[in-house]
Amino acid sequence: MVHLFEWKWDDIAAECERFLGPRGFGGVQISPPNENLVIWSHNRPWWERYQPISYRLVTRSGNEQQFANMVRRCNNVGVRIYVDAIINHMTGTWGENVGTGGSEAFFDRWSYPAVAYGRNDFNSPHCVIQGHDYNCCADRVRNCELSGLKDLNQGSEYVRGKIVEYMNRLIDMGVAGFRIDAAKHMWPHDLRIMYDRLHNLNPSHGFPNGARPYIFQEVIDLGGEAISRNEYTALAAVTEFRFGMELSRAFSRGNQLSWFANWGETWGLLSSNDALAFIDNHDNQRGHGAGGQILTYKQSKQYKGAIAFMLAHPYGKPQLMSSFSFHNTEAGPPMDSSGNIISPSINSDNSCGNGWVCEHRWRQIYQMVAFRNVAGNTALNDWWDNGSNQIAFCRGGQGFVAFNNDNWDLNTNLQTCLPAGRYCDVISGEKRNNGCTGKTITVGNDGRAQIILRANEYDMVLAIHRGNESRL
Ligand code: AAO
Repeated sequence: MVHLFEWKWDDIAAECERFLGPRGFGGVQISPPNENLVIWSHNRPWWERYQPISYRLVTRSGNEQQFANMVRRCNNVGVRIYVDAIINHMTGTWGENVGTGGSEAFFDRWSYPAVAYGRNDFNSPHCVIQGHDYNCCADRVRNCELSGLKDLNQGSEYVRGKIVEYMNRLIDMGVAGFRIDAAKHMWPHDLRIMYDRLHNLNPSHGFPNGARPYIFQEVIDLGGEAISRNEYTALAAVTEFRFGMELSRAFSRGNQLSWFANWGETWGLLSSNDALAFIDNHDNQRGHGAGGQILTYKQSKQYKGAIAFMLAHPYGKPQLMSSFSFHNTEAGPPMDSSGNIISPSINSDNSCGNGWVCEHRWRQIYQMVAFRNVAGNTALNDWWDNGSNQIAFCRGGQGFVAFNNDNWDLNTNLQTCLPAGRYCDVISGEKRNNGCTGKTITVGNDGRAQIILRANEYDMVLAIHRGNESRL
């Protein structure tokens, strides 16, 4: 799955057809589709979309008709849509009070007529989460406001009804699941009641009868807080923030890659089935949320290394981040002077322009998506390391990957677990006209090959897999 952060629905539909479907991506996490507060006082920051004003489907990404069209077109090419659901709260307090669809909010009366919500639908007495509450007080984290955002009371049957109605409308339109924003700030028993009332996925969009939505809950748990991610795993999957933190540290040389021989639950990660795995997300790539030393597109060599490891390793359900370029951490997506989002342009080498980074269109990344699909459900085997930052492993007899994050060359004969033949490395190039534009790796009858990754190479990864043999 790739998070197409702040993309417009029409552009996502086109991307599903021209790139994501053909390249084997399973899904897209979209930005919140419901109406949000327009915040010109901060020049339309990206975070205005986390300030709901109603559940009408009208945002800078598009209107309801464009949304429905996107879902249909993506489902037609096997790419599923996952909605970022902002159900913990409504927009907070700003001088401005008009939404992307023209709806209004009246903060002094806690009034959101377009839903409609009023004072009784929010937690009371009014309070705001303080930093130390995370360590001591689960009830305050759940009943007080996150950053001054009006805190809905999901204990109310009326509120649950409005939220479930919104989510079921999306399911009926063909979405496959949800990211539950700020799940930590809601009581697990209230979430369970709402999840249980969700419709089955819509069979007319190609889902099997009885299929349930895939839900992943945003719970930041780096350890030591009053609320644990384990309170949420019985309900649905959970975002595993430790995953990106540890891999970012290691690929920044703060830890040795050889230690990743037992990567997974042994490291204190969630069990693989419960985990949404990722390196960076839209928050921590700009110092919000879990913050920390997270690799992003800005450290491209290390970042591509960490992403390749994520995609090559069987742990978790991997999610890619697809960003717009930014310097100012508040800045919204590329837009014109009226605040309309500017579409990404597509260059001849597959990369994007117009201010969009499109990590998912980097060759080293999208070809590892193909690697993961070929590796399928195979386990990890034939781990090799040099006791430092050179590692390699196989995925069954399907794929082989090697990394060199040391400052000296890797030049070793290694077991690839692949049938004898000549394979195109998917990192340094691609297969074209039966030859390779990058490295060609020759695997012998014993499955071994000479693997060379120089310390000063453009990338630190080499990956080969079945189905990508060169004939020349
Ligand atoms: C904006 C303005 C605010 C204004 C507010 C209301 O920035 O100044 O008061 O509007 O008008 C996003 C932005 C916010 C923005 C908001 C609404 O990030 O800046 O506020 O839209 O426009 C917590 C939550 C987590 C949340 C994260 C940002 O638990 O759910 O904060 N993420 C989601 C979204 C995010 C969005 C919202 C929620 C709201 O992904 O984009 O906000 O819809 C600890 C806790 C975490 C907590 C952080 C907050 O983390 O564990 O749960 O995240 O604190 O700082 C170490 C620790 C780590 C700790 C961290 C930070 O790393 O190990 O645990 O330090 O202390």
